[in-house]
Amino acid sequence: MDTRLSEVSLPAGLATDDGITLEELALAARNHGMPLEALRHDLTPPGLHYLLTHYDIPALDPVSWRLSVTGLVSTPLELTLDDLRARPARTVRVTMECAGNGRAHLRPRPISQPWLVEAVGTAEWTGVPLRDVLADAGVDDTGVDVVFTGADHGVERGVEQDYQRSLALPDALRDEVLLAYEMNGMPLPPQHGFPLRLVVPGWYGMAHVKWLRAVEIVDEPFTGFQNAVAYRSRQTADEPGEPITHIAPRALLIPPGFPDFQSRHRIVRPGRVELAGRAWSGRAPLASVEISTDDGVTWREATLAADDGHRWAWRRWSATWQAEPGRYTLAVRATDADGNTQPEAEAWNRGGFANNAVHRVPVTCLP
Ligand SMILES: Nc1nc2c(c(=O)[nH]1)N[C@H]1C(S)=C(S)[C@@H](COP(=O)(O)O)O[C@H]1N2
Ligand SMILES: [Mo]
Repeated sequence: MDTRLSEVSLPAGLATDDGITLEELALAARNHGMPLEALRHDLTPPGLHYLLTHYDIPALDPVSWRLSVTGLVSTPLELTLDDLRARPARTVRVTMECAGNGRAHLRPRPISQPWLVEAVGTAEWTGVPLRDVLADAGVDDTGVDVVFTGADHGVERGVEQDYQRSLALPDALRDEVLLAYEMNGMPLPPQHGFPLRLVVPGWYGMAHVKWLRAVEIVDEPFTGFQNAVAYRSRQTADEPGEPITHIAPRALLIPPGFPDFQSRHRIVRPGRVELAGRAWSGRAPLASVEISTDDGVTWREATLAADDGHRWAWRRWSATWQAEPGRYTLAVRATDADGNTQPEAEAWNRGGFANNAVHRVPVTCLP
């Protein structure tokens, strides 16, 4: 084994001064990210898909479970899993990302699940278009919001609640919004919402309500905790803030070469290195991906894989790099067709949401 490692100095092992709390560690151990090498797969193997659960994972009995559709409808519905499975199905490939992805890079660090950049995954979700079920129920003209309730229950900043999120009716009635009972062709795993979850392609993760048990049409904007308090971008505690909705563009790099165990610093050998990764945006179709090997001083265009029609899923990008001995910081950024791109510096907000600053990967090229 010719490593030449003895000739370079790598970063020392683990830093001890970052002040992360045991509570944050407990959150991070339950709610795992996707190992970035899994960016190689078009579809994330379910065990590698990121996971985020505010409370406990409920154990639901698929036989007694029901989905209720109530509120401002002409025919309230009470659907079994078999009722849903008997309807025409649709499959949509969706890249899902937690709105808190990137949070741990912010200073001061907002205290919550401390994601770096790995809170993402892509799956094929199969289920019934929500609009078909709502058409059967007959939504009244006075309907404004659709409230989705999960079977999980907990307390958040002193407020006891079921996990609930709403969508405005026009957002809920889009073709691609699904009541999904399969992930990658298999029944949903317990941690991803068994037996049924909402899938809202293009939106950050919090909208995709897991363990769905109730859909209710209401005649005014829903003011539940997850809509009115939690997922809003704020600079100060007393402002109402802007709601968090669609996924901002992001490109990630499959970490090249091989890692140091503790620091995860990357090591490559000199010569041609194939760089590749994935990029996505929930706001508009992707337009370009750029790569830098000098920490964002100069950029060049990467090759974006052909558009395969999966509007709501990430796309592969690639570039080659002639690596010479030395220390580098690789960086990658995506831009979408509306001109949304990734900032060089983190944009801070209290909740640590939607931080899509460029992905940077320090690399040592051996002599
Ligand atoms: N019922 C329920 N749905 C939920 C959540 C939850 O805690 N309870 N977490 C949300 C958040 S914040 C995210 S990012 C996604 C994560 O989905 P995943 O765990 O399947 O990746 O689920 C969303 N749906
Ligand atoms: Mo999330």
